[in-house]
Amino acid sequence: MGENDVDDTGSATDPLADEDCYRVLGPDGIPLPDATVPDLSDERFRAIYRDLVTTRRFDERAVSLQRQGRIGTYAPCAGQEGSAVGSTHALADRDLISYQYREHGAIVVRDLLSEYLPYWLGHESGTEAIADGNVFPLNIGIAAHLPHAVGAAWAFDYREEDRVVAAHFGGGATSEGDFHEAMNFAGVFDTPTLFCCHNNGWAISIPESRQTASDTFAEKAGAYGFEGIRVDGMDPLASYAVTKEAADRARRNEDDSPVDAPRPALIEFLEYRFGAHTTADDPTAYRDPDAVDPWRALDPLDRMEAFLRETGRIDDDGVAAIHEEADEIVADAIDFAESVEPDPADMFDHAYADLPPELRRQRDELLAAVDEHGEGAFQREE
Ligand SMILES: Cc1ncc(C[n+]2csc(CCOP(=O)(O)OP(=O)(O)O)c2C)c(N)n1
Repeated sequence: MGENDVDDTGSATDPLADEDCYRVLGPDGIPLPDATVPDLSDERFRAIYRDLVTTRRFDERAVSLQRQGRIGTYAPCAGQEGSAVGSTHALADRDLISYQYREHGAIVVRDLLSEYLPYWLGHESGTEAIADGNVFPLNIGIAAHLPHAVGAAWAFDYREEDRVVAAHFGGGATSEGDFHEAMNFAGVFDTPTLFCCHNNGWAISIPESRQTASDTFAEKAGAYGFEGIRVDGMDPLASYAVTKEAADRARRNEDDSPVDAPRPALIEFLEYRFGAHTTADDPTAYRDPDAVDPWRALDPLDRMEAFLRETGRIDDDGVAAIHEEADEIVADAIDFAESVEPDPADMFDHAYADLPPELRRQRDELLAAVDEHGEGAFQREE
């Protein structure tokens, strides 16, 4: 077993206690003795908590909607909200996010939940709309988005735009060639890219110990000439701090001093997915349910709430108000998504600027058939 593997005994120990990883909050949410708490306004601290709660609420509702047949296969993120929310708060709105499929927290921070949800109902409009909020469409082909993310970062640099790209992926993605090509290019050309590797212990049923013989994912950055950092991804404030520092280093340096040349970075977020890989997966087939318990003790929502309470930034009423707000945000997003009227011709849009002749022929055939038989003939009976 690798040193970060799950503890099969399910003992209630802190699974990251001996890890060489950056932390601000202890498991109980109290800042560690030597930690530097990020210098943020009370409002921003509460916004981080609200986004964590909203992401968890979205996750619960999305799994339930899938079970009711109202959305398609969904990738739950419970346990992993701290890294997605914390890291996105550390970015500027102009910075680009290129995510895999589990970083729903990044979408919540960017306030794009309503626009995003239609994708999970099968409408391409969902991925099109989030581009306006500087989020690349969801990526299913593992690691295939990473060369594109580096290309976008290179373009920002070429155009002298002060923007970085945060590219999210899981540990499994590091076994793909695309990951290595992207890392190499970023290192050689100093593209402003943050490689955000979510080490949740598993790639579906493959444990970390069978994914790599390296001690850590972070150390892979050394082979490409830039820094790899390990951080407790279930600590939203540590995730914030590490991402902020890495983003500042990756940004364009106006005076172009070679000493301070912008550098990419690999951030390994150590965390755990509490639930299934997707709604099509049954984790009890490959992992002991008790192994989740020590990680549940690091729940990012509980730790952030405890931090806010302990530092006098929130009380019972404040917590209740945030939960109410989160419920409303998610309910509104679902209402909006379910009100989207699908147009069958949509499936031909968004991939090509100019439709190739064969696809144009298929589209015309479909539209003619809809014309002849009426839309109802193509709709599923509820
Ligand atoms: C190129 C490619 N190979 C295989 C798959 C099937 N697949 C879907 S998710 C997944 C595991 C990915 O694990 P990881 O990158 O660790 O991310 P996680 O799901 O744990 O967040 C695999 C193998 C795929 N989508 N794309």
